Amino acid sequence: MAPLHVLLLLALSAFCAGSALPGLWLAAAHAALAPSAAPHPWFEPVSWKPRSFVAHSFATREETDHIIAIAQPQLRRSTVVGAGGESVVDTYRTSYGMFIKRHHDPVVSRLEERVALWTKYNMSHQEDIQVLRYGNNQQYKAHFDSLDDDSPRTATVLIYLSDVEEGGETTFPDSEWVDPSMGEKLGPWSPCAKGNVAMKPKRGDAIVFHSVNPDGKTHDKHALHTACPVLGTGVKYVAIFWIHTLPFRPDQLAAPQEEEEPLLPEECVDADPNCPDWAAAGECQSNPGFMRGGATSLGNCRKSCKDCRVCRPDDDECRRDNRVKAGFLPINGPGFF
Ligand SMILES: O=C(O)CCC(=O)C(=O)O
Repeated sequence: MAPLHVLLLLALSAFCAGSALPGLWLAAAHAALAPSAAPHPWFEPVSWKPRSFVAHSFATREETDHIIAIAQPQLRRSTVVGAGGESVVDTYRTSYGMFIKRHHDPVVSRLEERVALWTKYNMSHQEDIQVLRYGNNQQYKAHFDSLDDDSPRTATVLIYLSDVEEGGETTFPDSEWVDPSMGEKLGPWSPCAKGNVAMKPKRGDAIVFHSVNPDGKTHDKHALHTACPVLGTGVKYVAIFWIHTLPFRPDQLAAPQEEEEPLLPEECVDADPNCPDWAAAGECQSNPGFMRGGATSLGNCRKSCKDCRVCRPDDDECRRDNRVKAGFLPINGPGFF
């Protein structure tokens, strides 16, 4: 006996063959053959200032849970670009985040492909995916995504990975709804989002907004946006796809590196057997970025630099302290999911 989806497909092909409904046939075949694809995505424009659209039911529950599961162990205080161009921790942005490498696994690739189909930008224009987690009162104040260079971030796609009861909206402080009644339909809004085009985090939904004008060069001032503070006990997870006008670091795609198992901040280890000698030679002080780590990297010699404690496997408190000391989210904390 053939599996149910094959029988369904055969029946559909007999029904649609020769009919004037190739679109229906394709959609039905897609639904039958790809049960894990998003169930019934539907799309609507929300604003022309900035150009922004929502895709309801863009990702499935399996996909959103999968992304959260990859992200959780690596979540670390988010950074902003400092005065000297370096990444720094700042109260302007208080979420925790991490990056998932492009094409990390088949689920990630499927989402990348869906984003490419929706935005009409080839997958090669996407950066690694940034996953962010916002707990109570965490936010990212108003900012632009398009950085000034030869290949700006022209579009941003946000896939919401969790539902948030109150707050946490992505909002555009200088914006206009396509139709003012949309604001009433999609509300109520937290004080931060009220009066502006905004989107509530709803698991599986996605928005896209464009930061560059249709001339392909000038920046759209309406693309200024804010991640409003999450209120109450909710937790917001979001996956961000930044899309450039030109392929992003094409050399990385042409010669993909074997992904290394990331170091876990709760483990107090040296990544190099030379660490004890380097530490004895004063490298923890003279070469802190490599030895002890920085805002975006875990040090290679944390054990020898005495930046962590070697924990017994059952000592959760010790492991948690190591995470916090290195700027990571304490995954056993209350309210974590
Ligand atoms: O979390 C959001 O809603 C938006 C995040 C964002 O704008 C960013 O990280 O650049």
